[in-house]
Amino acid sequence: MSDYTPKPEHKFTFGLWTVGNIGRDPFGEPVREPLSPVELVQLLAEVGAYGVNFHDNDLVPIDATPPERDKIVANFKKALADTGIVVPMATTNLFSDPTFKDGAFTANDPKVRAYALQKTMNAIDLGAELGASIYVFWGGREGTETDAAKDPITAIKRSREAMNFLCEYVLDQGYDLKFALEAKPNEPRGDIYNSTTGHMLAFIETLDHPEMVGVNPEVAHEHMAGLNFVHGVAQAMESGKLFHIDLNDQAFGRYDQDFRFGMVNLKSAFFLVKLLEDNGYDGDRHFDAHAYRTEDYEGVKDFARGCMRTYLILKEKAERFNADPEIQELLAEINADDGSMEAFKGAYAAEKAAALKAHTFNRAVLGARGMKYERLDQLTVELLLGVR
Ligand code: DIG
Ligand code: MN
Ligand code: MN
Repeated sequence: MSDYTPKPEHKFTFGLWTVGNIGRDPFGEPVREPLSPVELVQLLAEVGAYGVNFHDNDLVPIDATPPERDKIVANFKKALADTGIVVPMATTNLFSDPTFKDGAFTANDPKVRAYALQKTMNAIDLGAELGASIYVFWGGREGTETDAAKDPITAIKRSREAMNFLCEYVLDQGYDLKFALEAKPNEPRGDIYNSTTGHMLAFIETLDHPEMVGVNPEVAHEHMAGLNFVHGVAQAMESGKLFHIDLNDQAFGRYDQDFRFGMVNLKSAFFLVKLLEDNGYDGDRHFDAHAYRTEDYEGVKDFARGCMRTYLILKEKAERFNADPEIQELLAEINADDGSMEAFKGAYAAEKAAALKAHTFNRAVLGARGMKYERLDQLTVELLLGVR
């Protein structure tokens, strides 16, 4: 049994809005009293988190006066100094205020689009002031219920114009800040633009400064779209665009549940942790999740501890998978290469193509081969069940 105590080097982070979630849902009133940002930092320090993230208005209420803002920020900075908790990521709330009911950067009203830019610049300033190096954009209202209201191509152009403007703002201010775009297919809008991580990866390549922009995939959001989250993260990672990640869990075909990490689909969580750890992901392990509405704040701490413990247990399982002689022997057999195809590998060459076109393959032999994936997956399941 290893030590599953979270440590700073694990880079476990939570948003103020996660452990600060007071349990309001579309069908019920809050079940927990709100805690202040300072109290939430103290709670995160108590459970062993490394960092805390926030939307601008999680920390500074939208109608706070400048003196009130300064006092809130000063108290927050003192709580960070007292606890050693850091702020790796910040983001903007462009979805709660009624102003954004038709979106922010994609809203049809140009005053709303301009206000969204102003609010985001101020929020970027706040994030930079508190030390954030990643800035997340989740376009929760950037969507529609009826496509009669907005040309989707116009929406894409408005999104691009806003991102280009804000990248230039960060460069102009000299902030050491990278952007991470977070996708979600729907909720709270009927449909949200740039609905999956894949859409975001394509969108990033159309920007003026694509090198400044990556993605922040969330388990729940890709699951809502019916996708394999591990494959989406692998694509982001392989293209050098995995700048941040929102860990939680989610049953397929449901509303955004934002459950504790590993709470629904342990196997998917295992392969995700294995992917991150095998490939040396050095970003934050951010839990964008919240406790069940049934819980009090002791339950919220159980939730936060559970997220981190499950990650560390699965990290150990991944190490055991990589060291398991039978599993590794099977993988070596499955991936065996007799070298007979060497001449056809790598970059194109006319003679290589000609030789390959002339080569005779025995489809019967190729098709008859048993791949032993049942055995391999059973060994994986038994490792996860703790009998290997
Ligand atoms: C929801 O999944 C979104 C918002 O909570 C926030 O903007 C972002 C940051 O992780 N995730
Ligand atoms: Mn979510
Ligand atoms: Mn998220």
